[in-house]
Amino acid sequence: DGTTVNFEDIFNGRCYEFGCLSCLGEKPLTCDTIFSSFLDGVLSDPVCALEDTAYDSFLQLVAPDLPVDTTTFWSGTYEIAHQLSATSGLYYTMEDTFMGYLVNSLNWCGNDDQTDFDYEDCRAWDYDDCYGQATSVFWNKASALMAAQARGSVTVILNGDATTGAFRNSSFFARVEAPNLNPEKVYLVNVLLIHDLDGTPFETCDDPQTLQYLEALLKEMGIAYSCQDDPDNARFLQCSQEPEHPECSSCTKGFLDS
Ligand code: NFD
Repeated sequence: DGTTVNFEDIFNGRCYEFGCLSCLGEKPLTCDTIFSSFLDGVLSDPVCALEDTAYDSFLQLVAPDLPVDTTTFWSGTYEIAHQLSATSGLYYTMEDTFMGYLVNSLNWCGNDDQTDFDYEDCRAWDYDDCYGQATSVFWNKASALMAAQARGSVTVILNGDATTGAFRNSSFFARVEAPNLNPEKVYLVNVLLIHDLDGTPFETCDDPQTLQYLEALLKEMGIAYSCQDDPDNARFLQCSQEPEHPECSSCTKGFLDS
């Protein structure tokens, strides 16, 4: 696949929709300035050879600074993590920040002569010989920034059914986000371990298969660790989509009894 059709229009539309230009500081910023700075990053080096600093100017313009105790990471739980963030106001994910919102779920890369996006064909990020791929470099840097700005307690929403483990060591969360937390600002990482109503649990907080490695990493960093299996706010969301499920009866019963 090539760059998402109408990339610039989508980016600009999202920029206006986010409506956060006034919170970007004193500089008179427009969505055009923000877009140019993003495109400069994409075109700064040959395809597959972007430096990890490629998006620095852009990211400086749109750097996140989330309220204390709200920074939230997810891994293998895209849907429920964003349902939780959309319904609770307690969790801010990457995709709720300006930098993540602008380009989430879009694809992009530069063309060979570094003059514009390539709309025909972008190399996949998991090609061995395309390490400096435009989206990959972006998400690595944005993930590091997201982690570095976190303060207070941090939430991470992980998948307890994933057979590759909830804390998969090739994930962005394990590779980039967890190691970039600042122990001087973050005192706790709380895992919300999600299991599908009809899933087969691979691990639980009490019977971890990979979560012990997260706990050990955090211990080394001097950050506390806690873990909750299927907290009510997540279960209620799952049950709202499948209210007749046997797992959901105690929750419906509660309503009927009262
Ligand atoms: P996942 P995760 N290059 O569910 N984030 O922990 C590129 F370009 O397994 C957000 O890995 O969890 N994409 C977004 C990749 C993207 C690569 C990346 C790669 N080398 C990171 N590897 C986003 N909004 O798109 C995997 N992907 C794709 C941050 C994969 O296809 C968030 O703050 C899947 O669509 C979150 O805390 C997506 O990355 C954590 O990293 C996530 O894979 C989620 O990454």
